[in-house]
Order: sequence, then structure tokens, then C-alpha cells
Amino acid sequence: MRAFLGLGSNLGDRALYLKEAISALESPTIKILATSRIYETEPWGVMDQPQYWNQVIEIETLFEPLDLLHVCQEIEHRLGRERKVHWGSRTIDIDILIYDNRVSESEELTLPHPYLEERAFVLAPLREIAPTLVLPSGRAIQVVSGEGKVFPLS
Ligand code: A4P
Ligand code: MG
Repeated sequence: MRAFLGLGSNLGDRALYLKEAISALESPTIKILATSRIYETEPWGVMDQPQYWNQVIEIETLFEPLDLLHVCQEIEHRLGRERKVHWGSRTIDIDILIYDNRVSESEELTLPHPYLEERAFVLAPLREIAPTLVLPSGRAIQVVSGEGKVFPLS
């Protein structure tokens, strides 16, 4: 199945955490199909924290959504992620944005990601690698920009 993952880091060596997360994800069960540029983004939600670096990747995977989530969480844990403040600083955060056309509203996993269409830090890199994508709401990604300032790094 095809899925899009959102990666974010705002603590320590942000470039390294993004790179390490992507190489940790790559495996016989997760193939990386596309990788956006890195975007420097202003914090969304909790403003009083360092600037984020965000990236979106497209994958092809044999994992079911919950197993994919657990893989992402295991990688977050390995890369030193500590869960303290909701929406607060983190070395690495890996969110499942879209998984095929799957909808889930369990406590553990919400699909598509609930704030997907409100966040410029997700939409800008997603638009870069999937310019013709139609978002879960039915709107084209080209006409939805979300909130927050974002700057591509290259
Ligand atoms: N969970 C439910 N659905 C999902 C999903 N689709 N993908 C659950 C991943 N996880 C999902 O997440 C809390 C719980 O969400 C998990 O246990 C999982 O079962 P978390 O990563 O432990 O905590 P969190 O990240 O603080 O909370 P949350 O709600 O996931 O926050 P977000 O949405 O990840 O936002 N500003 C900028 N510029 N860039 C950012 O990357 N990130 C956040 C965090 C806030 N502001 C930001 C950024
Ligand atoms: Mg998260």
C-alpha cells in the first residue's frame, strides 16, 4: 500500500535526525518512493519552542497501518524521542498522514491525520512530492495551504 509520512524535528541535529529516521524506515517491508526537501517551519500549536525542520516522504509498504505506526514509534524511541509536552519539542516525530484511502478513528491511530489540512508544514512538502494529490476532504492539494510559515531549505 502507498502511504505518506510526515517527519519533524526541532531539537539537536535536526538534519541528522531526519536522515536517520528515513534510513531506519527503509527496509524490505518499507520502500521509500519519494522524499521532499527539508522545510524550516515555525512551530504550530505551541509557539514557544525552536523552529522545526519538516519533511514528507511517500512509501510503499506491506505493513498494515497499526504495524506501520509501531515501526515509526520504535524508530522515534531509538532516536531519543521523549514524550513530555503534547505538541512540544522533540528530536523526531513520525506521523502517518495518509495510508491508501484508509479511515481510522481508534484511540491509537487516526487516519487520515487529523490536522493534515490545517498545517502548512505538512502541506508544502506533501504538495512538492504529490502535486496532483486530492486530499481526504476531496480538495486538491494545490488549493489548500494551511497555516504557518514554511521555508524550503534548498
Ligand atoms: N496517533 C494517532 N493518529 C496518529 C497518526 N496518524 N500518526 C497517536 C501518528 N500517531 C498517531 O502522538 C500521540 C499519539 O498519537 C500517539 O501515541 C499515537 O498513538 P505523539 O507523537 O506521542 O505526541 P505528539 O506528537 O506530541 O502529539 P500529536 O498529537 O501526534 O502531535 P503532532 O500532530 O505530531 O504535532 N510545528 C511544526 N512547525 N512542525 C511540526 O512537526 N509538530 C507538532 C506535533 C506540533 N507543532 C509542530 C510540529
Ligand atoms: Mg506525533
